[in-house]
Amino acid sequence: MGAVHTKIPTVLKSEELIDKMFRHAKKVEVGYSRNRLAMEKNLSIAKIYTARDVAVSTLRKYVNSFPYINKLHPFYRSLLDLLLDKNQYKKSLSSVNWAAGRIESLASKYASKIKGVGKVEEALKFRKQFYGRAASVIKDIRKELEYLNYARDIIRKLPDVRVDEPTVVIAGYPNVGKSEIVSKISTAKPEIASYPFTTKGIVLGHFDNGQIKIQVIDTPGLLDRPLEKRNSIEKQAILALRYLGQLIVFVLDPSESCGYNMEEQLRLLEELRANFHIPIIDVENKADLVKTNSSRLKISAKTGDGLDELINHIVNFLSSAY
Ligand SMILES: Nc1nc2c(ncn2[C@@H]2O[C@H](COP(=O)(O)OP(=O)(O)OP(=O)(O)O)[C@@H](O)[C@H]2O)c(=O)[nH]1
Ligand SMILES: [Mg+2]
Repeated sequence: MGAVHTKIPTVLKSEELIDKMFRHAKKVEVGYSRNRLAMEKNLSIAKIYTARDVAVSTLRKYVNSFPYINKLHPFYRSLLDLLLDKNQYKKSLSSVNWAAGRIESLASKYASKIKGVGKVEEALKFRKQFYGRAASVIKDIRKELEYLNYARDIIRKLPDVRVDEPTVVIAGYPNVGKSEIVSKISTAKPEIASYPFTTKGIVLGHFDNGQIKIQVIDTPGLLDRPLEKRNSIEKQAILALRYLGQLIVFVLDPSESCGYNMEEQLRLLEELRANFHIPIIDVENKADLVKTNSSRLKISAKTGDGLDELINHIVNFLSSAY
């Protein structure tokens, strides 16, 4: 995928950026001249340009390193729609870009004012005025910078999906053992807890038997309810199903130790069958606790029983699909 995971720098707070700007400007020196006025004018202009360069390059770096949401793969696009306020995101970037332009024009304006002055004090006065105005432009985008830093944290934590790798998505009710299965059959190390809804986002793992590489996606638990009633964690699972899976493994827990009965679980399975036109393999987990006489594949993530067979099913299916 790349684009979404390009390095985004930490976004400084307004005050930090103002400090950085002044710190650099303070260090500026110019060659000694016996003409005090000429020297002070040069110095003031050099400081203004340095302050400008620091502020503008920092702000432009932000604008250039955040991704254009609309250009991302639909999975990321919809995930970010869910996790970020897209309007605020766009508005923040355009305000930051505006601020950079504003500081550039202030710098030109004050530099040319200083060129025209006839007294040292006037040069100093205009230099100070520039500092004040540049700092206030940066203060004006305080909220926008904070929002971008928040967005950065979200973007950095997005799962690093390989959109061109054959992909299986593991889905089912909460607590049925999805994460435990994924951790046993792939490199992923999702958190496994004895309470429902542990998995709060999409977790990726990979499986490689030397012949085929398969991406395995663990999803948060889903309840059987309409999309508009789903919370944002469940919606992430839906997005993985919609945009990433070529195959769904639907995990059932006939022991019902997950806290949900089979009837509810089967209703969800039927709902997914009706709404996603992706092949679904349904399996019964926790076979160490309960083995029904259904014809479904029986596995136990806990003991490992049946996992090889599950892997074979997945590999055969995805190999023939590719
Ligand atoms: N006895 C038994 N327990 C299992 C098995 N698989 C998972 N568990 C237990 O079931 C509980 C839930 O497992 P998870 O893997 O976290 O379930 P999940 O489906 O990922 O749950 P959510 O992320 O909340 O949707 C944990 O306590 C697991 O140890 C199994 O095959 N047998
Ligand atoms: Mg889980």
